[in-house]
Amino acid sequence: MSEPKGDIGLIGLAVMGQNLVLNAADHGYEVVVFNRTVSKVDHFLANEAKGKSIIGAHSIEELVKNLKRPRRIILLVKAGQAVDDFIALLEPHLEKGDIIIDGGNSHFPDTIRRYEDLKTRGLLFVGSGVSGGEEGARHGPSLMPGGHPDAWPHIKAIFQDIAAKTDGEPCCDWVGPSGSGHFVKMVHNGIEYGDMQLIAEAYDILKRGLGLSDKEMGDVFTKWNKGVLDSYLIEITRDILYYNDDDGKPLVEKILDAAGQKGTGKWTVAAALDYGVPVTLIGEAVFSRTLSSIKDERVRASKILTGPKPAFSGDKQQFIDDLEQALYASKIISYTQGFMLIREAGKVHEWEFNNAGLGLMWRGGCIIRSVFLGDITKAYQKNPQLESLLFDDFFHAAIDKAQPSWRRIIGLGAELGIPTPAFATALAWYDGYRSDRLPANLIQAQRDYFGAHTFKVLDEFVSQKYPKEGGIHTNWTGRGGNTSASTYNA
Ligand code: NBP
Repeated sequence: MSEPKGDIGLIGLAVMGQNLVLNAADHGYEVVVFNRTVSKVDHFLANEAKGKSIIGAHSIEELVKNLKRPRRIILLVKAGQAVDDFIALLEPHLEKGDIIIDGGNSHFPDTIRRYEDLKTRGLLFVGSGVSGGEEGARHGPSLMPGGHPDAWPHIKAIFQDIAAKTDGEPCCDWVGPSGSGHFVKMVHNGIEYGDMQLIAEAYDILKRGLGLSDKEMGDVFTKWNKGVLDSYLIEITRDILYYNDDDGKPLVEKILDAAGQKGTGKWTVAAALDYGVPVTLIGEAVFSRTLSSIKDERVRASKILTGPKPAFSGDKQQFIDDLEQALYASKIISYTQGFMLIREAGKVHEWEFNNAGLGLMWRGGCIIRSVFLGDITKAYQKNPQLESLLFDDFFHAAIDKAQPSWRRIIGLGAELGIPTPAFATALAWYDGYRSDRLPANLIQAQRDYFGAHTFKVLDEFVSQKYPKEGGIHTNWTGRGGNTSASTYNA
Protein backbone atom coordinates (compact mmCIF):
# COMPACT_ATOMS: atom_id res chain seq x y z
CA MET A 1 0.00 0.00 0.00
CA SER A 2 1.21 3.53 -0.76
CA GLU A 3 2.17 5.87 2.07
CA PRO A 4 -0.87 6.95 4.07
CA LYS A 5 -1.99 10.52 3.34
CA GLY A 6 -4.28 11.29 6.25
CA ASP A 7 -3.11 13.96 8.69
CA ILE A 8 -5.82 13.28 11.21
CA GLY A 9 -8.75 10.91 11.66
CA LEU A 10 -12.17 11.83 12.98
CA ILE A 11 -14.84 9.47 14.23
CA GLY A 12 -18.38 10.78 14.70
CA LEU A 13 -20.06 12.55 11.82
CA ALA A 14 -22.82 14.36 13.69
CA VAL A 15 -23.08 18.18 13.93
CA MET A 16 -19.77 18.78 15.68
CA GLY A 17 -17.73 16.18 13.82
CA GLN A 18 -18.84 17.21 10.34
CA ASN A 19 -18.13 20.86 10.96
CA LEU A 20 -14.75 20.25 12.55
CA VAL A 21 -13.75 18.09 9.58
CA LEU A 22 -14.73 20.84 7.11
CA ASN A 23 -12.84 23.38 9.21
CA ALA A 24 -9.68 21.22 9.21
CA ALA A 25 -10.02 20.56 5.46
CA ASP A 26 -10.26 24.32 4.83
CA HIS A 27 -6.94 24.67 6.66
CA GLY A 28 -5.26 22.23 4.29
CA TYR A 29 -5.40 19.10 6.44
CA GLU A 30 -6.28 15.74 4.93
CA VAL A 31 -8.91 14.25 7.24
CA VAL A 32 -9.97 10.61 7.29
CA VAL A 33 -13.52 10.16 8.57
CA PHE A 34 -15.53 7.28 10.02
CA ASN A 35 -18.91 6.93 11.72
CA ARG A 36 -20.72 4.13 13.55
CA THR A 37 -23.54 4.24 11.01
CA VAL A 38 -21.25 3.84 8.03
CA SER A 39 -23.76 5.09 5.45
CA LYS A 40 -23.30 8.58 6.96
CA VAL A 41 -19.69 8.56 5.73
CA ASP A 42 -20.77 8.27 2.09
CA HIS A 43 -23.59 10.72 2.57
CA PHE A 44 -21.18 13.27 4.06
CA LEU A 45 -18.66 12.81 1.25
CA ALA A 46 -21.35 13.16 -1.41
CA ASN A 47 -22.92 16.25 0.14
CA GLU A 48 -21.38 18.56 2.76
CA ALA A 49 -17.82 17.43 1.99
CA LYS A 50 -18.23 17.35 -1.80
CA GLY A 51 -15.14 18.67 -3.56
CA LYS A 52 -13.07 18.72 -0.37
CA SER A 53 -9.99 16.63 0.21
CA ILE A 54 -11.52 14.26 2.75
CA ILE A 55 -11.02 10.48 2.85
CA GLY A 56 -13.96 8.28 3.83
CA ALA A 57 -13.29 5.08 5.77
CA HIS A 58 -15.79 2.23 6.00
CA SER A 59 -14.12 0.46 8.92
CA ILE A 60 -11.85 1.30 11.82
CA GLU A 61 -9.07 -0.65 10.12
CA GLU A 62 -9.40 1.43 6.96
CA LEU A 63 -9.38 4.63 9.01
CA VAL A 64 -6.16 3.66 10.80
CA LYS A 65 -4.44 2.45 7.61
CA ASN A 66 -4.99 5.83 5.98
CA LEU A 67 -3.28 7.81 8.75
CA LYS A 68 0.32 9.04 8.95
CA ARG A 69 2.28 8.09 12.07
CA PRO A 70 1.88 8.87 14.87
CA ARG A 71 -1.80 8.46 14.15
CA ARG A 72 -4.01 11.21 15.47
CA ILE A 73 -7.65 10.31 15.88
CA ILE A 74 -10.37 12.60 17.23
CA LEU A 75 -13.53 11.08 18.69
CA LEU A 76 -16.58 13.35 18.47
CA VAL A 77 -19.26 10.96 19.59
CA LYS A 78 -21.84 10.95 22.33
CA ALA A 79 -20.09 11.14 25.71
CA GLY A 80 -20.10 7.97 27.82
CA GLN A 81 -20.02 4.35 26.68
CA ALA A 82 -19.58 5.27 22.99
CA VAL A 83 -16.13 6.72 23.80
CA ASP A 84 -15.03 3.54 25.62
CA ASP A 85 -16.42 1.39 22.82
CA PHE A 86 -14.47 3.26 20.13
CA ILE A 87 -11.27 3.22 22.19
CA ALA A 88 -11.65 -0.57 22.51
CA LEU A 89 -12.20 -0.90 18.75
CA LEU A 90 -9.21 1.33 17.91
CA GLU A 91 -6.67 -0.12 20.32
CA PRO A 92 -5.82 -3.35 18.49
CA HIS A 93 -4.97 -1.35 15.34
CA LEU A 94 -2.81 1.32 16.99
CA GLU A 95 0.87 1.40 17.90
CA LYS A 96 2.89 2.90 20.71
CA GLY A 97 2.89 6.71 20.46
CA ASP A 98 -0.39 6.94 18.54
CA ILE A 99 -2.82 9.58 19.82
CA ILE A 100 -6.52 9.34 20.65
CA ILE A 101 -8.30 12.63 21.32
CA ASP A 102 -11.75 12.69 22.87
CA GLY A 103 -13.36 15.97 21.78
CA GLY A 104 -16.78 15.24 23.31
CA ASN A 105 -18.22 16.53 26.55
CA SER A 106 -16.83 13.70 28.66
CA HIS A 107 -16.90 13.86 32.44
CA PHE A 108 -13.33 14.51 33.57
CA PRO A 109 -13.11 11.48 35.95
CA ASP A 110 -13.78 9.29 32.87
CA THR A 111 -11.00 11.09 31.03
CA ILE A 112 -8.59 10.52 33.94
CA ARG A 113 -9.47 6.81 33.89
CA ARG A 114 -9.01 6.51 30.10
CA TYR A 115 -5.76 8.48 30.22
CA GLU A 116 -4.27 6.23 32.91
CA ASP A 117 -5.45 3.09 31.18
CA LEU A 118 -4.07 4.02 27.75
CA LYS A 119 -0.81 5.30 29.22
CA THR A 120 0.02 1.80 30.43
CA ARG A 121 -0.33 0.64 26.81
CA GLY A 122 1.86 3.37 25.33
CA LEU A 123 -1.05 5.24 23.72
CA LEU A 124 -1.30 9.00 24.22
CA PHE A 125 -4.76 10.05 25.31
CA VAL A 126 -6.02 13.62 25.16
CA GLY A 127 -9.36 14.93 26.43
CA SER A 128 -10.15 18.17 24.69
CA GLY A 129 -12.93 20.60 25.45
CA VAL A 130 -14.50 21.87 22.24
CA SER A 131 -16.80 24.87 22.58
CA GLY A 132 -18.67 27.10 20.21
CA GLY A 133 -21.36 24.72 18.99
CA GLU A 134 -21.92 24.05 15.32
CA GLU A 135 -20.80 27.51 14.19
CA GLY A 136 -17.63 27.36 16.29
CA ALA A 137 -16.70 23.89 15.06
CA ARG A 138 -17.05 25.09 11.45
CA HIS A 139 -15.29 28.45 11.68
CA GLY A 140 -13.13 28.31 14.79
CA PRO A 141 -13.97 26.79 18.16
CA SER A 142 -12.35 27.34 21.50
CA LEU A 143 -10.26 24.22 22.13
CA MET A 144 -9.08 23.10 25.57
CA PRO A 145 -6.79 20.07 25.16
CA GLY A 146 -5.29 18.26 28.15
CA GLY A 147 -3.80 14.80 28.52
CA HIS A 148 -0.54 13.09 27.69
CA PRO A 149 2.01 15.91 27.21
CA ASP A 150 3.88 13.95 24.50
CA ALA A 151 0.81 14.32 22.29
CA TRP A 152 0.84 18.12 22.25
CA PRO A 153 3.73 18.68 19.80
CA HIS A 154 1.93 16.40 17.32
CA ILE A 155 -1.47 18.09 17.55
CA LYS A 156 -0.51 21.68 18.37
CA ALA A 157 -0.37 22.98 14.80
CA ILE A 158 -3.66 21.55 13.66
CA PHE A 159 -5.48 22.48 16.88
CA GLN A 160 -4.24 26.06 16.83
CA ASP A 161 -4.93 26.37 13.07
CA ILE A 162 -8.56 25.34 13.34
CA ALA A 163 -9.26 27.22 16.59
CA ALA A 164 -10.85 30.67 16.79
CA LYS A 165 -8.43 33.61 16.86
CA THR A 166 -8.62 36.68 19.05
CA ASP A 167 -6.23 39.53 18.32
CA GLY A 168 -4.29 37.05 16.19
CA GLU A 169 -3.89 34.57 19.07
CA PRO A 170 -5.47 31.10 18.84
CA CYS A 171 -8.16 30.32 21.40
CA CYS A 172 -6.39 27.05 22.11
CA ASP A 173 -3.44 26.09 24.23
CA TRP A 174 -2.27 23.09 26.21
CA VAL A 175 -4.24 22.96 29.46
CA GLY A 176 -2.30 20.28 31.34
CA PRO A 177 -2.10 16.53 31.96
CA SER A 178 -4.71 13.85 32.52
CA GLY A 179 -8.34 15.08 32.69
CA SER A 180 -7.48 18.78 33.02
CA GLY A 181 -8.79 19.74 29.57
CA HIS A 182 -12.20 18.23 30.20
CA PHE A 183 -12.22 19.66 33.72
CA VAL A 184 -11.73 23.15 32.33
CA LYS A 185 -14.41 22.58 29.68
CA MET A 186 -16.79 21.48 32.43
CA VAL A 187 -16.14 24.69 34.39
CA HIS A 188 -16.62 26.67 31.16
CA ASN A 189 -20.04 25.06 30.77
CA GLY A 190 -20.87 25.74 34.42
CA ILE A 191 -19.98 29.41 33.94
CA GLU A 192 -22.16 29.38 30.83
CA TYR A 193 -25.08 28.17 33.01
CA GLY A 194 -24.38 31.08 35.38
CA ASP A 195 -24.20 33.70 32.62
CA MET A 196 -27.45 32.44 31.09
CA GLN A 197 -29.24 32.51 34.44
CA LEU A 198 -28.06 36.08 35.15
CA ILE A 199 -29.29 37.21 31.74
CA ALA A 200 -32.62 35.42 32.28
CA GLU A 201 -33.06 37.20 35.62
CA ALA A 202 -32.32 40.57 34.00
CA TYR A 203 -34.92 39.79 31.30
CA ASP A 204 -37.47 38.85 33.97
CA ILE A 205 -36.91 42.11 35.86
CA LEU A 206 -37.15 44.19 32.67
CA LYS A 207 -40.31 42.39 31.65
CA ARG A 208 -42.22 41.87 34.89
CA GLY A 209 -40.70 44.73 36.85
CA LEU A 210 -40.54 47.50 34.26
CA GLY A 211 -43.15 46.10 31.90
CA LEU A 212 -40.92 46.54 28.83
CA SER A 213 -41.92 44.95 25.52
CA ASP A 214 -39.60 42.44 23.85
CA LYS A 215 -38.56 45.09 21.32
CA GLU A 216 -37.72 47.51 24.14
CA MET A 217 -35.76 44.78 25.92
CA GLY A 218 -33.95 44.05 22.65
CA ASP A 219 -32.95 47.73 22.59
CA VAL A 220 -31.60 47.47 26.15
CA PHE A 221 -29.51 44.42 25.21
CA THR A 222 -28.27 46.20 22.08
CA LYS A 223 -26.95 48.98 24.30
CA TRP A 224 -25.51 46.59 26.87
CA ASN A 225 -23.66 44.77 24.11
CA LYS A 226 -21.68 47.92 23.46
CA GLY A 227 -20.49 48.24 27.05
CA VAL A 228 -18.91 46.10 29.78
CA LEU A 229 -21.32 43.23 29.08
CA ASP A 230 -20.31 42.92 25.40
CA SER A 231 -20.50 39.16 24.81
CA TYR A 232 -21.91 36.42 22.63
CA LEU A 233 -24.70 35.55 25.08
CA ILE A 234 -25.89 39.18 25.35
CA GLU A 235 -25.75 39.41 21.55
CA ILE A 236 -27.88 36.30 20.96
CA THR A 237 -30.34 37.42 23.67
CA ARG A 238 -30.78 40.68 21.74
CA ASP A 239 -31.48 38.70 18.57
CA ILE A 240 -33.91 36.39 20.38
CA LEU A 241 -35.86 39.34 21.82
CA TYR A 242 -36.13 40.97 18.39
CA TYR A 243 -37.26 37.75 16.70
CA ASN A 244 -40.95 37.71 15.80
CA ASP A 245 -42.94 34.67 14.73
CA ASP A 246 -45.06 34.66 11.55
CA ASP A 247 -47.90 36.33 13.43
CA GLY A 248 -45.61 39.25 14.32
CA LYS A 249 -45.42 38.23 17.99
CA PRO A 250 -42.09 37.50 19.76
CA LEU A 251 -41.35 33.78 19.51
CA VAL A 252 -39.55 33.69 22.85
CA GLU A 253 -42.81 34.46 24.66
CA LYS A 254 -44.38 31.29 23.21
CA ILE A 255 -41.64 29.00 24.56
CA LEU A 256 -42.44 26.74 27.53
CA ASP A 257 -40.58 28.10 30.57
CA ALA A 258 -38.96 24.82 31.61
CA ALA A 259 -35.18 24.78 31.05
CA GLY A 260 -33.40 21.57 30.09
CA GLN A 261 -29.88 20.52 30.95
CA LYS A 262 -27.43 17.86 29.86
CA GLY A 263 -25.39 17.63 33.05
CA THR A 264 -22.21 19.70 32.78
CA GLY A 265 -23.60 22.36 35.17
CA LYS A 266 -24.47 19.65 37.68
CA TRP A 267 -20.97 18.14 37.31
CA THR A 268 -19.43 21.56 38.03
CA VAL A 269 -21.46 21.95 41.21
CA ALA A 270 -20.70 18.37 42.26
CA ALA A 271 -16.98 19.03 41.77
CA ALA A 272 -17.30 22.24 43.81
CA LEU A 273 -18.95 20.27 46.62
CA ASP A 274 -16.28 17.54 46.39
CA TYR A 275 -13.42 20.04 46.62
CA GLY A 276 -15.21 22.27 49.17
CA VAL A 277 -15.31 25.39 46.98
CA PRO A 278 -18.21 27.87 47.34
CA VAL A 279 -19.37 27.99 43.72
CA THR A 280 -22.77 29.33 44.69
CA LEU A 281 -23.80 31.10 41.51
CA ILE A 282 -23.52 28.09 39.22
CA GLY A 283 -25.31 26.10 41.94
CA GLU A 284 -28.20 28.58 41.85
CA ALA A 285 -28.22 28.45 38.06
CA VAL A 286 -28.60 24.66 38.11
CA PHE A 287 -31.29 24.75 40.81
CA SER A 288 -33.12 27.53 38.95
CA ARG A 289 -33.36 25.24 35.93
CA THR A 290 -34.77 22.49 38.14
CA LEU A 291 -37.29 24.92 39.68
CA SER A 292 -38.31 26.00 36.18
CA SER A 293 -38.83 22.40 35.15
CA ILE A 294 -41.54 21.73 37.79
CA LYS A 295 -43.89 23.89 35.73
CA ASP A 296 -47.17 22.17 36.68
CA GLU A 297 -46.45 22.46 40.39
CA ARG A 298 -45.48 26.13 39.95
CA VAL A 299 -48.73 26.82 38.14
CA ARG A 300 -50.64 25.28 41.07
CA ALA A 301 -48.54 27.26 43.56
CA SER A 302 -49.18 30.49 41.65
CA LYS A 303 -52.89 30.06 42.34
CA ILE A 304 -52.41 29.45 46.06
CA LEU A 305 -49.42 31.50 47.22
CA THR A 306 -49.37 35.27 47.41
CA GLY A 307 -46.71 37.97 47.16
CA PRO A 308 -46.34 41.53 45.96
CA LYS A 309 -47.54 42.45 42.47
CA PRO A 310 -44.53 43.56 40.41
CA ALA A 311 -45.11 47.26 39.65
CA PHE A 312 -42.20 49.67 39.46
CA SER A 313 -42.81 53.37 39.73
CA GLY A 314 -39.36 54.99 39.76
CA ASP A 315 -36.88 56.20 37.17
CA LYS A 316 -36.85 53.48 34.51
CA GLN A 317 -33.54 54.49 32.90
CA GLN A 318 -31.84 54.56 36.30
CA PHE A 319 -33.24 51.09 36.94
CA ILE A 320 -31.92 49.77 33.61
CA ASP A 321 -28.47 51.25 34.32
CA ASP A 322 -28.52 49.69 37.80
CA LEU A 323 -29.44 46.36 36.27
CA GLU A 324 -26.49 46.50 33.88
CA GLN A 325 -24.14 47.09 36.83
CA ALA A 326 -25.81 44.35 38.91
CA LEU A 327 -25.39 41.89 36.04
CA TYR A 328 -21.76 42.89 35.59
CA ALA A 329 -20.94 42.59 39.31
CA SER A 330 -22.66 39.19 39.58
CA LYS A 331 -20.76 37.99 36.53
CA ILE A 332 -17.47 39.03 38.13
CA ILE A 333 -18.39 36.97 41.20
CA SER A 334 -19.33 33.96 39.06
CA TYR A 335 -15.96 33.98 37.26
CA THR A 336 -14.15 34.58 40.56
CA GLN A 337 -15.84 31.44 41.91
CA GLY A 338 -15.09 29.49 38.71
CA PHE A 339 -11.39 30.33 38.89
CA MET A 340 -11.41 29.40 42.59
CA LEU A 341 -12.72 25.97 41.63
CA ILE A 342 -10.00 25.65 39.00
CA ARG A 343 -7.39 26.64 41.60
CA GLU A 344 -8.57 24.02 44.11
CA ALA A 345 -8.84 21.25 41.51
CA GLY A 346 -5.32 22.16 40.43
CA LYS A 347 -4.11 21.53 43.99
CA VAL A 348 -5.96 18.22 44.28
CA HIS A 349 -4.79 16.83 40.93
CA GLU A 350 -1.45 18.66 40.71
CA TRP A 351 -2.54 20.41 37.51
CA GLU A 352 -0.70 23.66 36.97
CA PHE A 353 -3.26 25.83 35.25
CA ASN A 354 -2.28 28.93 33.33
CA ASN A 355 -5.26 31.17 34.12
CA ALA A 356 -4.25 33.87 31.63
CA GLY A 357 -4.13 31.15 28.98
CA LEU A 358 -7.60 29.95 29.99
CA GLY A 359 -8.92 33.50 29.69
CA LEU A 360 -7.47 33.66 26.20
CA MET A 361 -8.94 30.28 25.26
CA TRP A 362 -12.40 31.47 26.34
CA ARG A 363 -11.98 34.97 24.91
CA GLY A 364 -13.14 33.80 21.47
CA GLY A 365 -14.82 30.87 19.77
CA CYS A 366 -16.82 29.63 22.73
CA ILE A 367 -20.27 30.35 24.14
CA ILE A 368 -19.00 32.48 27.05
CA ARG A 369 -16.78 34.61 24.80
CA SER A 370 -16.76 38.23 25.85
CA VAL A 371 -14.74 41.39 26.14
CA PHE A 372 -14.78 40.71 29.89
CA LEU A 373 -12.58 37.61 29.38
CA GLY A 374 -9.96 39.90 27.88
CA ASP A 375 -9.88 41.75 31.22
CA ILE A 376 -9.53 38.43 33.06
CA THR A 377 -6.61 37.49 30.82
CA LYS A 378 -4.95 40.84 31.57
CA ALA A 379 -5.43 40.37 35.33
CA TYR A 380 -3.72 36.96 35.28
CA GLN A 381 -1.01 38.15 32.88
CA LYS A 382 -0.22 40.95 35.34
CA ASN A 383 -0.11 38.52 38.24
CA PRO A 384 -0.13 34.79 37.39
CA GLN A 385 -0.34 33.98 41.12
CA LEU A 386 -3.41 36.18 41.67
CA GLU A 387 -5.30 34.52 44.54
CA SER A 388 -8.69 35.92 43.63
CA LEU A 389 -9.95 37.92 40.65
CA LEU A 390 -11.40 40.38 43.15
CA PHE A 391 -7.88 41.23 44.34
CA ASP A 392 -7.03 42.59 40.90
CA ASP A 393 -7.28 46.40 40.81
CA PHE A 394 -9.51 46.44 37.74
CA PHE A 395 -12.10 44.04 39.15
CA HIS A 396 -11.87 45.49 42.64
CA ALA A 397 -12.71 48.92 41.21
CA ALA A 398 -15.47 47.47 39.02
CA ILE A 399 -17.16 45.81 41.99
CA ASP A 400 -16.85 48.98 44.05
CA LYS A 401 -18.49 51.01 41.31
CA ALA A 402 -21.27 48.48 40.75
CA GLN A 403 -22.09 47.84 44.39
CA PRO A 404 -24.78 50.47 45.05
CA SER A 405 -26.66 49.48 41.87
CA TRP A 406 -26.27 45.79 42.63
CA ARG A 407 -27.74 46.21 46.13
CA ARG A 408 -30.61 48.36 44.81
CA ILE A 409 -31.59 45.77 42.20
CA ILE A 410 -31.64 42.87 44.67
CA GLY A 411 -33.64 44.98 47.14
CA LEU A 412 -36.11 45.94 44.43
CA GLY A 413 -36.38 42.34 43.22
CA ALA A 414 -37.34 41.27 46.74
CA GLU A 415 -39.80 44.17 47.06
CA LEU A 416 -41.43 43.46 43.72
CA GLY A 417 -41.50 39.69 44.27
CA ILE A 418 -39.33 38.91 41.23
CA PRO A 419 -36.80 36.14 41.92
CA THR A 420 -33.14 37.03 41.48
CA PRO A 421 -31.39 33.91 42.84
CA ALA A 422 -28.13 34.36 40.91
CA PHE A 423 -27.82 38.11 41.53
CA ALA A 424 -28.62 37.58 45.21
CA THR A 425 -26.29 34.65 45.81
CA ALA A 426 -23.48 36.61 44.14
CA LEU A 427 -23.97 39.52 46.54
CA ALA A 428 -24.37 37.23 49.56
CA TRP A 429 -21.15 35.46 48.58
CA TYR A 430 -19.37 38.79 48.15
CA ASP A 431 -20.50 39.98 51.59
CA GLY A 432 -19.45 36.66 53.10
CA TYR A 433 -16.09 36.63 51.33
CA ARG A 434 -15.22 40.11 52.58
CA SER A 435 -16.21 39.28 56.19
CA ASP A 436 -13.32 38.51 58.48
CA ARG A 437 -15.80 37.05 60.94
CA LEU A 438 -18.76 34.91 59.94
CA PRO A 439 -21.34 33.29 62.25
CA ALA A 440 -19.73 29.88 61.85
CA ASN A 441 -18.60 30.09 65.49
CA LEU A 442 -22.23 29.57 66.48
CA ILE A 443 -22.52 26.59 64.15
CA GLN A 444 -19.43 25.07 65.74
CA ALA A 445 -20.95 25.58 69.19
CA GLN A 446 -24.20 23.92 68.07
CA ARG A 447 -22.28 21.00 66.58
CA ASP A 448 -20.38 20.57 69.82
CA TYR A 449 -23.57 20.90 71.87
CA PHE A 450 -25.52 18.12 70.14
CA GLY A 451 -22.77 15.94 68.77
CA ALA A 452 -19.59 16.64 70.79
CA HIS A 453 -17.93 17.54 67.48
CA THR A 454 -15.49 19.87 69.33
CA PHE A 455 -14.31 23.33 68.35
CA LYS A 456 -11.21 25.50 68.29
CA VAL A 457 -10.90 28.99 69.75
CA LEU A 458 -9.57 32.18 68.16
CA ASP A 459 -5.81 32.62 68.61
CA GLU A 460 -6.22 35.29 71.32
CA PHE A 461 -8.10 32.83 73.52
CA VAL A 462 -5.60 29.95 73.22
CA SER A 463 -4.57 29.00 76.75
CA GLN A 464 -4.10 25.99 78.97
CA LYS A 465 -7.85 25.77 79.26
CA TYR A 466 -8.34 26.16 75.50
CA PRO A 467 -5.27 24.57 73.85
CA LYS A 468 -4.46 25.16 70.16
CA GLU A 469 -3.97 21.51 69.33
CA GLY A 470 -6.82 19.04 69.52
CA GLY A 471 -10.52 19.78 69.72
CA ILE A 472 -12.24 21.38 72.71
CA HIS A 473 -15.50 20.05 74.05
CA THR A 474 -17.84 21.77 76.49
CA ASN A 475 -20.76 20.45 78.48
CA TRP A 476 -23.08 23.22 77.25
CA THR A 477 -25.86 22.46 79.74
CA GLY A 478 -23.45 22.92 82.67
CA ARG A 479 -22.35 26.24 84.14
CA GLY A 480 -18.71 26.63 83.13
CA GLY A 481 -15.63 25.01 84.53
CA ASN A 482 -16.42 21.81 82.70
CA THR A 483 -14.67 22.46 79.39
CA SER A 484 -12.32 19.65 78.52
CA ALA A 485 -9.53 19.50 75.96
CA SER A 486 -10.00 16.46 73.84
CA THR A 487 -8.27 14.80 70.93
CA TYR A 488 -11.64 13.64 69.68
CA ASN A 489 -11.97 14.59 65.99
CA ALA A 490 -8.61 16.35 66.20
P1 NBP B 1 -23.99 13.64 19.44
O1 NBP B 1 -23.60 13.90 20.83
O2 NBP B 1 -25.43 13.66 19.06
O3 NBP B 1 -23.38 12.20 19.01
C1 NBP B 1 -23.59 11.70 17.72
C2 NBP B 1 -22.45 10.80 17.33
O4 NBP B 1 -22.24 9.78 18.32
C3 NBP B 1 -22.77 10.06 16.04
O5 NBP B 1 -21.57 9.88 15.33
C4 NBP B 1 -23.33 8.74 16.54
O6 NBP B 1 -23.21 7.71 15.61
C5 NBP B 1 -22.40 8.50 17.69
N1 NBP B 1 -22.92 7.51 18.66
C6 NBP B 1 -24.01 7.55 19.45
BR1 NBP B 1 -25.28 8.87 19.46
N2 NBP B 1 -24.13 6.49 20.25
C7 NBP B 1 -23.07 5.73 19.95
C8 NBP B 1 -22.63 4.49 20.44
N3 NBP B 1 -23.27 3.85 21.40
N4 NBP B 1 -21.49 3.98 19.91
C9 NBP B 1 -20.83 4.64 18.97
N5 NBP B 1 -21.20 5.83 18.45
C10 NBP B 1 -22.30 6.37 18.94
O7 NBP B 1 -23.20 14.58 18.41
P2 NBP B 1 -22.72 16.10 18.53
O8 NBP B 1 -23.83 16.99 18.94
O9 NBP B 1 -22.03 16.37 17.25
O10 NBP B 1 -21.66 16.08 19.70
C11 NBP B 1 -20.48 15.29 19.69
C12 NBP B 1 -19.78 15.46 21.02
O11 NBP B 1 -19.41 16.83 21.16
C13 NBP B 1 -20.64 15.13 22.22
O12 NBP B 1 -19.84 14.60 23.25
C14 NBP B 1 -21.18 16.47 22.64
O13 NBP B 1 -21.51 16.51 24.02
C15 NBP B 1 -19.98 17.37 22.34
N6 NBP B 1 -20.32 18.77 22.09
C16 NBP B 1 -21.43 19.11 21.40
C17 NBP B 1 -21.71 20.44 21.16
C18 NBP B 1 -22.92 20.85 20.36
O14 NBP B 1 -23.17 22.07 20.28
N7 NBP B 1 -23.65 19.93 19.77
C19 NBP B 1 -20.83 21.42 21.62
C20 NBP B 1 -19.67 21.05 22.29
C21 NBP B 1 -19.43 19.71 22.52
P3 NBP B 1 -24.44 7.36 14.65
O15 NBP B 1 -24.39 8.36 13.55
O16 NBP B 1 -24.15 5.99 14.21
O17 NBP B 1 -25.71 7.47 15.46
